[in-house]
Formats: sequence, C-alpha cells, structure tokens
Amino acid sequence: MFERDRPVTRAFVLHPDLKSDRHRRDADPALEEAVSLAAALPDLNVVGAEIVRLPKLHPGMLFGKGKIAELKVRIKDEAAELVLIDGHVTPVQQRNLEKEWGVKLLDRTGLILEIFSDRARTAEGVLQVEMAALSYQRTRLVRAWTHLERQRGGLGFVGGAGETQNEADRRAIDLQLQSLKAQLAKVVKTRALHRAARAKVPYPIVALVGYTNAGKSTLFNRLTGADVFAKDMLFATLDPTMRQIDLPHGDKIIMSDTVGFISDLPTELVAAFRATLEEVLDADLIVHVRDISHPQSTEQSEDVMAILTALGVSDTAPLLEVWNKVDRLPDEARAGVMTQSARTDDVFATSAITGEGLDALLAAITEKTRDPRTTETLTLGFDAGRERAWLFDAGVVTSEEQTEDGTRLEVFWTALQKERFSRLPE
Ligand SMILES: Nc1nc2c(ncn2[C@@H]2O[C@H](COP(=O)(O)OP(=O)(O)OP(=O)(O)O)[C@@H](O)[C@H]2O)c(=O)[nH]1
Ligand SMILES: [Mg+2]
Repeated sequence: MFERDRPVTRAFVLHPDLKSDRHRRDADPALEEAVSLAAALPDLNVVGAEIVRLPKLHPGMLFGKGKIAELKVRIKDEAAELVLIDGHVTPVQQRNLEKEWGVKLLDRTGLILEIFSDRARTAEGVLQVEMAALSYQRTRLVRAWTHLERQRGGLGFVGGAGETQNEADRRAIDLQLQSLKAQLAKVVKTRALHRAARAKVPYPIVALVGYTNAGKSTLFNRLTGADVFAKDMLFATLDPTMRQIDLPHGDKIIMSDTVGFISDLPTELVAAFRATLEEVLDADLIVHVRDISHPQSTEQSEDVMAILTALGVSDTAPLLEVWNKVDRLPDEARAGVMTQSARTDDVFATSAITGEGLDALLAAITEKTRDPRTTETLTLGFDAGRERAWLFDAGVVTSEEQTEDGTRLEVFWTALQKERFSRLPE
C-alpha cells in the first residue's frame, strides 16, 4: 500500500545563536540537529536553514529589525509557510514574527511535541503527548501550530494562530488536563499490574537509554531478535518495548528499548513521560548507548546523564556505557576509541550493525545482573512437602538425600531466593 499523500509544508529552519546564552551550543551542529528534527516530521520539507547570530535578544521580536527584513526576503524566496526556530520563542515574539513574515512559527519545544504526537501509538503514549502539549499551551497562552489538530481533531480551542487565550480557555485546558490525568492514571495502573506480574518472573530488567539516533533500537533488535522500528531519524522510537533475552550461560534478562533523549528536552515532555520512563528508574541495570562516531558525542552524553538525574536516577545506579557505531570511525579515531574503552571499566565499544563487541557486552550484562549464589545444606522434615516442591520449582536443588531426620538437600541459590524461602507460610 502507498501511504496517502499528505500535504507537504515548506519549512525554514533558524538557529538563533545568542552570545549571552550561558548554555550556548556549537551553532553548526545545533543547526544540523534542528534540520534533522524538522526532517523527523513526515510532512515537512526543509527548504532553507540558517544560523542567526544574535549579539542580544530583542524582547518583542526576538531578532533585530534589519535581520527580520533580511530573513523576510529569504523566507519569501523559498516560499516557506512555516518557520522553525531552534530555541525558545515567547508568545509575543511568535505573534509579531508570524505577522511580519506571513508564516506560521514553531519553536523547539513545539516542534518536539509535534514529532512525539506523530509517533505516539499506544494509548499511554498518546495521552502523555496530549498532556505535554496542553501543559505547553497553557504556559504560552497562545495556540501552537495546527498539526496536532489536523491529526486528531483535538486541542483546537481558540481562534487564529498566535491569538491570546482568555481565562475561559485556560479553564478549559485545566479541565482537559484533569481528565487526561485520570485516564493516564488508569493506563499506568494497568501497566503497574503488568510490572508486578513480571516481577514474579525474577529476571533482571536491563534498560537501554541514550541520545536519539544513538542506535538503541538497532542494538535491541540485534540482541533480542525483535523487529523494532529503527531508522536514521530523530525520535524513531516513542513507546517502550520489552523482550526477554537468553544469555549465553542460561541466565535470562528482560531488555527494554525506550524513547531517546535530546538536549533541551522540554520539561513538559519529561514530566508527561515519567510513567513510561519509570521502567528505566526501575531497571536493575541501565545501558547508556552512545553514538561514538557523532562529533557531539560528549555533549550528548552529558545531556543524557543530566536528564537521567532529573528523572531521579541516582548516580550510583548500576550503569554500563556502550560506545556504538565504531564501524563508522576512521582508522585512527577507531584505534583511540578501542584503546580507551578497553582501559575504562564498564565501557564497551560496539557496532550494532556489524555485531562487533556484542559478545563482550553480553558477558558484562550477565555479570552485572547475576546475583552471587552460595551453596547450603538444608534438612527438611518429612512433612515439609511444600517447601521441598518450592525448592525444586525454583531450580536451586543440586542434590537430595534421605536421612533419619528427614530430607537433606543441597541448594545453590541467591540471597533473594533464600529470603523468599524463609518467608514461605507455615
Ligand atoms: N554504522 C552504524 N549505524 C548504526 C549503528 N547502530 C545504529 N545505526 C544506525 O543509526 C540509525 C539510528 O538507529 P536507531 O536504532 O533507530 O537509533 P535509536 O537510538 O533507537 O533512535 P531513537 O529511537 O530515535 O531514539 C539507524 O539508521 C541505524 O541503522 C552502528 O553500530 N553502526
Ligand atoms: Mg529507537
């Protein structure tokens, strides 16, 4: 089947490079990432992209007069209908620029929300994105771009683009947010039940996290034999997936693939996705997948770690780092990366495409998730049939012998299994 042709919107991408910004990013890679973000929306066609150097912010219009006139010509020449600003734009600036340029305008948070809205497939994902979009609109009190409306007919409670909302609109948003929250709570409860069910299967959970496009889904597919959507596209994955893996020595783990992170991830999204990301917080082991071939690999890693901290993951949580995409490195850089990773504890160089380094990674995952086991001898009375059955079910019995006092069993088990056994009801 061919996908139905969607109308294509011509988009112009601007990265404001503000001199006074304390968190100022390198302008060239930042613009490149902004273009990739725009390309992550299927119905956008990027017709132009520019860095706009800003010695200072202009509160009303964001840019200076001369720059605005200059950009107007460029935007007109390309017949752009939408301008994407890779940064924060206030509602007033949005209104003024839209009027001046005769276009729709979306800032970075708005764009990321659009992408998430496009990707959401599960009930939980859809609810979370909708909540994030509403919270965003509430703080802005102007309407965001209309993509969300076109797709699902929702969210349209005010007139034209950039119009101010009144109190009634704000109350309407609050009501809608409350109702979404209640719906989400239900979905999350079901999810918690599933998790509880899974907890009975005592396999450790290993969560893949990392910057968007680092190769998490590709690695996940390779390790689990799954067929999760993996693509050279930002935010290919939104909804989490879990699969069981049988490790080389018979151990089993559950691996989860999750949504990727990005620098300046909108706080609305982090908050809304907390439920989904709780899986990460809950994991027995976090595997941080990095694209080591990316020029901004270090910055990306710092952003990911900051977001994990913001989510409440403690910096002592068990974590492995995967330096992925080594196959893309030129020889010299590759040699450096191999030496450095071999020298660093808990760092593994891999290629999810060629399979290089995956055996060592799996061995490390096995070791990190395997609880130490000890041997012990137990003597059970003849009436302890249930206890004996429990031990055999758990697969911890290594030998059995009948004695005068009862059954003598040798067991090889983890502290957790021992503790569970001691709590069996009389
Ligand atoms: N050359 C090379 N490409 C890779 C490797 N791993 C992943 N890729 C490519 O990188 C792109 C992104 O891969 P994904 O697995 O979708 O990345 P992700 O981390 O799941 O991305 P999001 O879901 O967007 O967060 C795809 O085009 C993959 O084919 C690797 O080891 N080497
Ligand atoms: Mg993915």
